[in-house]
Amino acid sequence: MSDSTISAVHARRLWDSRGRPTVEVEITLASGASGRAIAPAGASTGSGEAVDLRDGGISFGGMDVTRAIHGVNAEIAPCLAGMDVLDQVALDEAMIALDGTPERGRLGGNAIVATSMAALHAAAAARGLPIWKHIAGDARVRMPMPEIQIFGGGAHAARRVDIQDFMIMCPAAGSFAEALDWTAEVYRHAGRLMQETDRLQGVADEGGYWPAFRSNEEALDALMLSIERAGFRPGKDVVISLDVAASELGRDGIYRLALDDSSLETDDMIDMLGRWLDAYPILSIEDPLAEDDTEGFREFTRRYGTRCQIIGDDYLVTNAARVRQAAEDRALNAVLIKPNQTGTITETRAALDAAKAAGFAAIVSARSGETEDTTISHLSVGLDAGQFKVGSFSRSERMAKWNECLRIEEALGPDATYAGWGSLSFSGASGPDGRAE
Ligand code: 2PG
Ligand code: MG
Repeated sequence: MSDSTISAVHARRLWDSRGRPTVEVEITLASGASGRAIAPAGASTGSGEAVDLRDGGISFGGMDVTRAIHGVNAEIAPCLAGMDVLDQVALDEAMIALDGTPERGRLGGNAIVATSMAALHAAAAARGLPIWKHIAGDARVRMPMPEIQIFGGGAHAARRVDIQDFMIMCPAAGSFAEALDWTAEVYRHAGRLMQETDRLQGVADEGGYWPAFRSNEEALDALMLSIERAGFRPGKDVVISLDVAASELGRDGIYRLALDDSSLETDDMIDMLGRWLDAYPILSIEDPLAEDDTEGFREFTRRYGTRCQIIGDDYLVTNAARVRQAAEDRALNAVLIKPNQTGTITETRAALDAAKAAGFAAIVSARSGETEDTTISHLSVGLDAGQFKVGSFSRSERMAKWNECLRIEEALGPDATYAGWGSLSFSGASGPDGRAE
């Protein structure tokens, strides 16, 4: 038995940032080294995601995870015991086979992803390496450009505004640390603006200000003003990124915007977003159309794919085959990477590799339900994704991820490079001296 042989796998119930139960898995090795990780949970989920196994019933609103935990302790633990933790692919394949369903519905995506991530931690511990370095090996890495929410919305703010995430990116910053410095100023000015206009009502699920706006455009105007008041040039220093999360707004080509009291067909939705692209320095849009609207995605990309990053989240659910299909369809130009959408680290890597092979940008992303777990910070650097999305600039489950990246950037020292403009894949993305055209 080698030092990196798995001797024990144990799951326990913890609580996430929404006060809901979640799964933590701890893996111990023959050497005594160990690693642990906690499953996150989404609120606006794609229908093709790995199943988040919940108990149902009445306690905790049906969100308890005792079945998922039992599956780890009774089935996954004996299956993985005796295997080498350094062989992540073999571990992940063993869990996929043990579950036996395409959507991970029997053992649960939450049980499997926590175990897969815990194995990553334990493997890094066995090698005496930081996790990002264990993942990267000898490959070149860059510090990702953070995409940070200023106003929440959609399913994360009781649908107070339709759009889910009003975010900023700082492509012209000189480092990851500087991007956070700039974001801190924009976030602070946004808070002051909300206070001045009597709209400060706390924060939404991911820490962005609660969106007490009369229209979606008003949120965009407030974002522009916050960037300017913080002393930055919108479109040059700081740019806007939106997650429309349009699967929450409709299906079959009909979108319902509650705030504007309107129903839009796909073409009207594309026109509306196009007007926003003309009026504001929006350089990234996630899920502009619903997950069932491939023709809409294709048309949106045909019209705007050279001037804007177009990200698939619910549309691709971190699935390598779907990424390849989207490349064939020319349906977008960027991929959101969420380990719990697909279930294992191995499949997460496969989706990212497929994105890179297609020439797409990649954004490692947290979920709206999170914890102190920082595995995704290490993935964003170790896999050289180029971009990283965690929610806002408050609440410790968000800050833990940003802060972990600061530690990694410091550890990289003079070797650290910031992905910035270079992380945007569309052909119009320009260098640090000018905005993308
Ligand atoms: C998203 C995520 C994170 P959720 O839509 O990108 O913002 O939300 O985790 O609720 O799916
Ligand atoms: Mg999304």
